[in-house]
Amino acid sequence: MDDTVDDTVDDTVDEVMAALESDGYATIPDAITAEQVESARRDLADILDHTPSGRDDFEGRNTRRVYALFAKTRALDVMATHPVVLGVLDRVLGDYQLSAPAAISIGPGEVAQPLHPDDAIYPMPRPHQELVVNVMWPLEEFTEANGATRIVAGSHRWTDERPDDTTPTTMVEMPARTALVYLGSVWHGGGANHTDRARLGVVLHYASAWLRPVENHVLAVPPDMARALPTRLQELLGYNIYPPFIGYVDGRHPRKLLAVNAADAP
Ligand SMILES: O=C(O)CCC(=O)C(=O)O
Repeated sequence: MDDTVDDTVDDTVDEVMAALESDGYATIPDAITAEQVESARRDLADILDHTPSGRDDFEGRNTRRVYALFAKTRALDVMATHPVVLGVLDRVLGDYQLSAPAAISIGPGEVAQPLHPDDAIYPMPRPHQELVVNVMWPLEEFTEANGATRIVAGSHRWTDERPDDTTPTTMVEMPARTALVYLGSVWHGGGANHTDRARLGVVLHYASAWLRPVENHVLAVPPDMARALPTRLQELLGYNIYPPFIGYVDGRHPRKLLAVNAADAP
């Protein structure tokens, strides 16, 4: 990258940081190309054809979610490593890793997702240092009608407050090729889809790199070896979930992965 490009990236990172500080979210227009959007849509279309709808109100009963994205397509690599996104993550989180990437296809008739801050999965009293940053990549125009992400602007500063039916939310309407960055502490949720077409976006959720065990046991003791171990030891090695879902693999309890493979084994 030449110096001019570096300067442009730094300027955009500065703008995003200012908006994150004041509102808890920011948009980056024209962050990727139309071809990159199209390539992601193409790959996800095949996968979504075989993806069931959500299992509860949070996943959305008319919404399909694709997990384990980076095992299924290379079309999203460019989004995961986007220089402006990484510049923002460097400043907000310092060291980080992808935590909960998912493609979200909100189907026609879906109701609004309950508002939530994504970092509430970690049992820490607010305020606390930022632990999570999300980037929503709309793969088509997000509108108020089709379920644009709703954000409670400024709620990253809340401590014990909770939104109710009277809380004003901003529907982040934006064209494809935009990136919507929001802090893990900000209250938000997917919108209701009142149209007859699904709304497709990819949300890449990054978390502080220290939110993990010291040894990477699931690589050191991979599934083929773990399958033979006592259940409690499997759990202690990380083949387990911290409620509601920290530790899932491809959206499922890791125990199911061990069990499914065990059934297939000779
Ligand atoms: O689909 C969206 O716009 C947001 C989804 C979301 O916030 C979530 O699933 O945690």
